[in-house]
Amino acid sequence: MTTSNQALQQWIDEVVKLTRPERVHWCDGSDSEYQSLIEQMLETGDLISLNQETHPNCYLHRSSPSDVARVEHLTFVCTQNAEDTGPNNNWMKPAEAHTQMKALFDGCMEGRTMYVIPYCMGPIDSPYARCGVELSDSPYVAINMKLMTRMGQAALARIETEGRFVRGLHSTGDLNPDQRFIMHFPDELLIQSYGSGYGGNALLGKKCHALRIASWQASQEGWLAEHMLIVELESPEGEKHYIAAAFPSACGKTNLAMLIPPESQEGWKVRTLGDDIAWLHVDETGQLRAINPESGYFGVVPGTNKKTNRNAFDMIKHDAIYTNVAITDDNEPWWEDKEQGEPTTDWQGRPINGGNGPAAHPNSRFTVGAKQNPCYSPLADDPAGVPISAIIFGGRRRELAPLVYEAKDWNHGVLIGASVASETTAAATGKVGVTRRDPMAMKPFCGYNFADYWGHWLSFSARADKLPKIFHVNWFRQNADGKFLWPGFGENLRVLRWIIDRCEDRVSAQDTPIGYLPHADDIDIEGLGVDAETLAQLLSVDKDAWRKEMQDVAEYFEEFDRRIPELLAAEHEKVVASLK
Ligand code: OXD
Ligand code: MN
Repeated sequence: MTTSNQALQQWIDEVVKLTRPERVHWCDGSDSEYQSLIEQMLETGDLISLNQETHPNCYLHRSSPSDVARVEHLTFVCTQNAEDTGPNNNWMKPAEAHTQMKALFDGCMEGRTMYVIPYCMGPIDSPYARCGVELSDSPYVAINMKLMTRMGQAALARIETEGRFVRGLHSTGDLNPDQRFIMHFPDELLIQSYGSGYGGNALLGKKCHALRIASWQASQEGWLAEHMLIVELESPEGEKHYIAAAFPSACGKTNLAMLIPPESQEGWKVRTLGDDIAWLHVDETGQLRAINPESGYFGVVPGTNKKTNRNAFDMIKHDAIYTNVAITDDNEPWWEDKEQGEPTTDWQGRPINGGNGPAAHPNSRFTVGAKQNPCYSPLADDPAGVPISAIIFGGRRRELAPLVYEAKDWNHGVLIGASVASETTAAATGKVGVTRRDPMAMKPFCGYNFADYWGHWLSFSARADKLPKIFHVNWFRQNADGKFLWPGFGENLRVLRWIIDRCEDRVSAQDTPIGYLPHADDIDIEGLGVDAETLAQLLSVDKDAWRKEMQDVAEYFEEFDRRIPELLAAEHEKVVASLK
């Protein structure tokens, strides 16, 4: 096959010359193509068939044990000036990165098939959507891209009319962790990824395109590419709100996006628009609107059970690809806290042995098409996206951050987002449970200098008439014994209801130095098992601890030196002054 887009054809020819694949397969995105790739992977052992009676069309992929997460230390943004990428990114000069990557790609696809994967991030007919083409030697990438993006013929047709696309070159190489690089060239709209088959490193539409490259494009063009879920909440009276919420990886975005109202919240309906990425644009009426550029979920499996997320639990019982879960003796997938069955074989294919650690890898994943979600909102396919009422930031913090608080205005909200901190999780290699700054949950994903990014966020005050209110939540507060103070999951709806009431000006709030907090009476705790004292603790502001926090934030901002926007520094000053 060929394409009428000359730039695309020329690039493919160059890559073929460099990587020397045995075959080139143009992905058309059809179901029959998906099936034949699955069959081929079952034959080669890249996939293992799971119990087809209980889990029809479910397959397990076991990755190389050293290739199980994103590799932030091996992820680079390559611009002429290091200052443009900022201290929040690893930087390499483009020429140096090109030389290094060319050597790695040289002949790397010999004996392999190269898949040409045209994809569209966002509804195919949306003016907000953007296309890309990934060239990869991994059939695992091809089948995952089919589930995660609008992939194939329709995307290619859009590229051919539009002429514009992001180029992504990927090879698993020999999966040697010492020869693994994820390179971004924003000026060339180019991504090069070598040596990993893991989702966040290899499915280039996701983190590399829809966040790192897109965040940079968005800064040039006046929109935002964010690490946010999008959820629709409908009250018993039929009032609808759309909320976008940013949380670091593996902090419950999928669960919040698929929230199941508990019995006590009768009449509420929750529908999912997206669970990981939101692209936000101001429309012609001055309203901020969001689309989800993805069409599937690449979710964390451990912890998913009937109680925590029944919808996800059911959704992954058919037509799902599992990566690095354990299996039971009747070949069903198994993971920690599944609360069903017993594992006999761990994620590496070894017989279960307690000494080998968890049976499923803590970052084991499922990939499913979004339409399998029982609470899927068809608006996820609306080219115009949905109007956003509230933006929520959150992190995983044992201490300090109250259950919920509201920014005093947009600029203060940008400070709150820029100050987000969270404990690290298994979604990236490195130590787990270490608190680090993760502004807007974008630390691993912002493709340019955070200081400029915050400036871009601040610029929205002047761009839009109806900016959403900004909130911060923390579902993860613990007491001295390490017990969670808030039950989380479906019960988080009680907090979302307060957020909606604030958006509708239906309730007042306590004015504190860090923002507006709920009056205890305005959070419904009936039948929750959270007593008034615990709620008071969840809604308290420890001024000493916050003074220290603001000092830490100031030190963090110093890393960005004079590039920090004055408005942001002024917002910080205001909070410090009111804590005195
Ligand atoms: C993800 C991540 O996979 O954030 O979504 O790591
Ligand atoms: Mn994510």
